[in-house]
Amino acid sequence: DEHYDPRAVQDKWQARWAELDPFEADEKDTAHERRYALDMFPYPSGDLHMGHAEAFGIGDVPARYWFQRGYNVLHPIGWDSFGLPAENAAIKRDSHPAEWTYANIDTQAASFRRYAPSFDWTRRLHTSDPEYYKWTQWLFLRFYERGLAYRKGGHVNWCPKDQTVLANEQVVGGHCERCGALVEKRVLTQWYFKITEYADRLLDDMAQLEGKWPERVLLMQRNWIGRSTGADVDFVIEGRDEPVTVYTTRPDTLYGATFMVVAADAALAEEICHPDHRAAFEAYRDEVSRESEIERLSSEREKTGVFLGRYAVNPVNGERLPVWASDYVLAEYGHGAIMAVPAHDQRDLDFALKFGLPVRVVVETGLADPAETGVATPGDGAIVNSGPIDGLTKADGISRITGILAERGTGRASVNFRLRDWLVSRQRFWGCPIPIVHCESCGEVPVPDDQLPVRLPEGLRGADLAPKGTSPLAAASDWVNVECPKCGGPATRDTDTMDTFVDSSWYYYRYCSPGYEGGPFDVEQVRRWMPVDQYTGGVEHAILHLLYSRFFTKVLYDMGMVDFTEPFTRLLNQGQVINQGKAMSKSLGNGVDLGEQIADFGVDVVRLAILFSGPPEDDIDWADVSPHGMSKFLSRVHRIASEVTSAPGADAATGDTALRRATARTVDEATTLVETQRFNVAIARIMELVTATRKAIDSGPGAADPAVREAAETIAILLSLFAPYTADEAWSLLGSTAPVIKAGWPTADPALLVEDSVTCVVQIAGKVRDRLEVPPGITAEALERQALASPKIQAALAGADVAKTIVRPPKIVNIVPAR
Ligand code: ANZ
Ligand code: ZN
Repeated sequence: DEHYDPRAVQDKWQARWAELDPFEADEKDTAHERRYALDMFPYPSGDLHMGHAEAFGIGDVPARYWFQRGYNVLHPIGWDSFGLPAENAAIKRDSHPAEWTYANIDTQAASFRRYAPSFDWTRRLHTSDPEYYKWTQWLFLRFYERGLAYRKGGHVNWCPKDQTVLANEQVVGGHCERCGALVEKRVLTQWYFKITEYADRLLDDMAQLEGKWPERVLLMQRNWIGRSTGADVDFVIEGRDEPVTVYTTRPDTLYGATFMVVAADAALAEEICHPDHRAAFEAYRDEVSRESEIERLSSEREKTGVFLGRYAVNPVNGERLPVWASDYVLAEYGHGAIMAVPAHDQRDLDFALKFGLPVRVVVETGLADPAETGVATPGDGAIVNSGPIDGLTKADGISRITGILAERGTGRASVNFRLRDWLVSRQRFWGCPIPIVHCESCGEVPVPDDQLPVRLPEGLRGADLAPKGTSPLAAASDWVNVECPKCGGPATRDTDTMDTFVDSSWYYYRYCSPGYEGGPFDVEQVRRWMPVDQYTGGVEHAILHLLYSRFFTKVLYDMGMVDFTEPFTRLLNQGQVINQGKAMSKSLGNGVDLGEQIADFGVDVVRLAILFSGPPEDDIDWADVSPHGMSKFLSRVHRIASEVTSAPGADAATGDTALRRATARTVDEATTLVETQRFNVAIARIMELVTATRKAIDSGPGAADPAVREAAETIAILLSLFAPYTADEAWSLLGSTAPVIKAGWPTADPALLVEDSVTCVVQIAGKVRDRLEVPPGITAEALERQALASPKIQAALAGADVAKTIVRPPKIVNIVPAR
């Protein structure tokens, strides 16, 4: 039967694959090359949607390619299954977060089975399973022992809607990354991971990723870590014993400092404030504490501040600088205090002009006086008004003044990072409990390894989980009150749970040995499978998840558990699926439902439409996609396979040479295109081969020619990366009983790749007048003769004399007529 029904084909092969499990990684096999293809694991919020279809469709291509090449491939799947939405659903429905979570996981798993990425289902994991989070806790304790997990009080980001703290990475433009609420600042004691200790390595190791990760992701990470080099300068404060240190990237402008500014919310501001100015200062500070981060950082806003009634002494010239407090200086960066150089720093200039403070130019940039124009001049130039460094450039001035300060002991070169430690505790229920006990006499006591996992308390559900600013776990008194593991005295469990980004920082290690009970992973298995060869996922994780995973990997390296320092060798960020030029949303009514698309067209059409629409990094506008076109193409493939009449194993060498050349070229190009992730172009090449094969059947050597079989088999194999159901059906129509994934990857006979003619362009005075088919090895003389003999050229010259010919064999001849 020639009729192609994509959904029937799909049902048939889905059942076969479930039986065969052709995608299991083989732990014991050491004979074949190994590859690890990883997709960012899903969060179980409802069923799969178009975004999943795109991400997992793209991630499946390299995995299937490696399977097809006969490699031993690890391509696992699991769920990032702790998190707030489950908890919010449980509160709304008066149920337990686990119910919603695991029901959604089942739904997604069934949809994945149908969508059919080449997953190894035997390695499936869920981060909310006690067997998994036991090891998240184990890792927390190892971090704790190394001083990399610690508790401290201080200003933290607080989401008033979710009623929990957030990491800096989870605050986007001043708003909660999850719910969009305006983030507030609170002073709380929280758990942190000391990622700042790894700042240098997180930056420097990026050299390994250059050219393999998208440049924009590397840039975002670099900016987030934000290494800046400059100097610390100590200023004596009149009437105070201790000096105040400021961090500056421009010590060359030290002579241009005209005042000092301390962060209004830093302890330092309160400490140095003169008693006469206290009332004004406190009023101002209270105002600042109500501001959001977004307001504080806005450069458009008018500057605010108060004088603290103190003077700092400039260490290089003894000048007295008034000390102010303001919100534009951040408490948590550098030393929370700055020397203000209004002539050369815009923020300082705005402040100076607002409060009538002096402006002194110390770098001659050739631009107008900042005091007049209100525009600071931050650029390079000759240093002036600066004693011993007059006449120097910026770079020389920086090193000279840093040297002078160091000699006198009033300053030193310094490096600062924008990166802050990672706040990992959350006041929510559905997360991994922090395995620490607080004892009245012993303080913080780690839960011993043999008592892990610390399971979530039972009995809490629905309204018990409602956010109240403290962790819901605190209400489970039976669970909270325990004996101190150290002294046996009364103690209480830590009631916070971990940021779910902790769970996802190591899941790809667990996949290498999912049932392992001797640790988070079997070191031997990880040595064999990792690092990940190809990681596919959304660019929204460009900072958070990827930075944290890189950090975890470096800690594991220091612990001697892994022998590499970067977890993901290659990274691909797929684009988004949009519709009618806009992100899909309920309010716009432009949503596209994956289930409906699959019901209408079948999985292969959806996959192919996604992969053919453009480069994988680009957004896909579903309005521009043609499922009908894809469907037609697949039925052409199906028809070719059903029409081949030569027997399996027929000697292709006896077949039609032109078609054989087309097949060889397609194999050769598709291989390179898949390896360089130009999947859409690879599909276009397959389409061309389908057209050539159709022609060979209809108006060429016919369906019995062995070259036609060779082409049809090649099409089935290449197509298996993009439309696996149709590929397998075509493959079986061609007479095979094994699935196409076992068919190997074709190689192109080099003899068939040699072109027997190339096209030569013949121009007259730069204008193309003719095209000639010539042998690739043609000589300049022969080519010139042939070009001049061409009837079209003769006609175009119309008898004019030839002044000169420029011949570049075999592709170009340019004829210059005499005038
Ligand atoms: C004097 C100066 C003169 C500065 C000049 C800049 C230009 P990055 O590159 O981000 O490290 N600064 C230092 N600590 C600060 C804080 N806690 N809050 C706000 N600003 C702070 O920027 C370093 C520069 O930002 C420092 O160099 C300091 O201003 C300011 F022509 O010092 B500079
Ligand atoms: Zn104790």
